[in-house]
Amino acid sequence: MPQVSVIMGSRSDLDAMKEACQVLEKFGLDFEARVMSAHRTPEAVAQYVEGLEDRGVKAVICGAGGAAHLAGVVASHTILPVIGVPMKSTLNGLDSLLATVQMPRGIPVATTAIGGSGAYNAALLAVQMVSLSDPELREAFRKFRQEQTHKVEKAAEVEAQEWA
Ligand code: RP5
Repeated sequence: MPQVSVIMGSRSDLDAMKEACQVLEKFGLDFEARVMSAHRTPEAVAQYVEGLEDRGVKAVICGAGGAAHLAGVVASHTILPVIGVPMKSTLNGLDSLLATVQMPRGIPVATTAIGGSGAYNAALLAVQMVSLSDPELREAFRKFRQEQTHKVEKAAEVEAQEWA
């Protein structure tokens, strides 16, 4: 049973969105990834998203570019938390960012940075959400953060030695 759903507006989003899938895999979360579009397959989006809560999904990640309505439309069909990832586009992702982040009052979308880094962070946020009711996952996330800090500290040490 998936804990997280990853939806992208086009196959062309996969290069960036696979960063989200890799993070979810690393933390051992069950997830499913789907390509469906707010504009090209609106009915499929509604039908799929309306079934997610009953299937045990806890968070939804949506990547889309251009006039990126996917995350907002998904959020309108569920009360699950939705994380939007703006994809790079002909306008360098600024259009996607504004379309995703500027949700009108009442239907929130938690929006991350543009592209692969945003997809990576979206998955981390999803892990944090799921970990609220999963102490083991919470500890794994805590360890990840400590290791990340340690890596940066180590890199800083190397730089200092190089200046000597
Ligand atoms: C959006 O349009 C997709 O999310 C994608 O980022 C963008 C371009 O899609 P394709 O024309 O490459 O299918 O709906």
